[in-house]
Amino acid sequence: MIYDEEFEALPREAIEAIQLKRLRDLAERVYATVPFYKKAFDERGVKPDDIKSLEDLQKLPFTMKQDLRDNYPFGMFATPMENVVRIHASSGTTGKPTVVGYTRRDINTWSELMARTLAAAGTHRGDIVHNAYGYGLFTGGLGFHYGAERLGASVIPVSGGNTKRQILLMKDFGPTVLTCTPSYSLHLFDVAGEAGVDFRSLKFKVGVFGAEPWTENIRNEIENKLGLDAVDVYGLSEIIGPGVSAECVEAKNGLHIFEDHFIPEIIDPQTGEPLPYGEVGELVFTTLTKQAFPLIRYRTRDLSVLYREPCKCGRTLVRMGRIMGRSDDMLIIRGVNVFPSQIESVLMSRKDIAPHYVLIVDRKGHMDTLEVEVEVEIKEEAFSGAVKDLQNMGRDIEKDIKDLLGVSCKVRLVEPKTIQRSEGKAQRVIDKRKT
Ligand code: DLL
Repeated sequence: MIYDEEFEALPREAIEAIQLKRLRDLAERVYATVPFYKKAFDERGVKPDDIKSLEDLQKLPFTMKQDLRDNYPFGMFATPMENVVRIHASSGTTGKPTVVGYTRRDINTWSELMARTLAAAGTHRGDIVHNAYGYGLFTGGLGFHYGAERLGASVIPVSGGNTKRQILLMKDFGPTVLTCTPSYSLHLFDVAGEAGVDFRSLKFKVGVFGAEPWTENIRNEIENKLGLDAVDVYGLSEIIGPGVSAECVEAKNGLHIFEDHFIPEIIDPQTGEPLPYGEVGELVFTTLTKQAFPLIRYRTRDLSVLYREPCKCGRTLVRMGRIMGRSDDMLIIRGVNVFPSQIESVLMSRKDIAPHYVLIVDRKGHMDTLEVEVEVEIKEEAFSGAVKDLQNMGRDIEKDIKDLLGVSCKVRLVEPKTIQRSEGKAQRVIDKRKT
């Protein structure tokens, strides 16, 4: 279902006209109110007035995560604190958190976008949303919460954790929509099984999963195990939180970017040059309507691809492909570029492996080493349990990874449920070379 017919299905010229008007207004605003942007514009010799067409966006400077750190905590806010009604923050792996603010109108915009996201997944008034994204500084919980309420659905603000109790609530309240990270959905499935609850007998029809990388194979795994449609939702705190783009349940084929609020670009992460539609590169977003924390050409480090063919759901918005990795997540192992998602695709193509794994990268002498720790899924009929079989399985996986990536690794098979589960974002790479 399309929540906002007026903006989600506009002809290209109409959406571009809206974007240009909003971009000009944004350039004026940040130049006048954010010292960082005044300086960055002046250094490039560009004035807000130079924006005459959407192509002129390329005259404007990029914003990097480091710029936000340098202006910690509120230096990038474009509005006085008395207009800020909400603060969120995301904790990166290093240093201080990234702090973002919202005016009342920003919260309203975000709620609308989350209502669009949930509607695209097929949620209606009358649905019950089991919202297991974390509530707090993380944008997931409250983002989905406000969206569900805006749509008129009933929301259970269960947040992450206390998994056994969540199963009880699922049985008793009969939620129809599950919102959490993809890894947590699989953990919920396991815990339900242990409690003797058949997940497929619950009332869920759809799950809206995001906040961490996942693959088509994981989608299939989730859909088969949990018995629901699994759709992807993308966003980041800096841009607004979840609700920057969302998949529709009709096509499940790429995420519709809410272009009336965000202009997407794909650039070459090395050179910063824009890339054409269809090419893989780093996603960059400009926020068109945000008041408290507007950003120009924010470099996300997320790798994806943009395409503009209209979708069968009727939306005309540009779509982005599933996130393929991060430009700063890329592991370089003995000189070979390796994305964790590539290894995941090898693991997930097998039936005897559970979707729980950790990559451990280390250095012995001058040599990088890669160890892949993965859970064996013991299915009685297919598995004799003999040590020989396990060794063969490990060797097969090592060979598949070597064939795909050209990198040799050591596979360590571990017992089911020994790899730590996460209630939020799963940590799947441990790079010991950095410590
Ligand atoms: O993760 C916002 C969010 C909440 C999105 C709930 C979806 C659902 P941050 O904590 O700031 O915000 O983390 C943003 O998470 O740059 C991506 O690297 C990653 N990410 C988010 N959604 C996806 C996704 C939230 N669908 C960072 N696929 C982003 C892959 C994702 N990675």
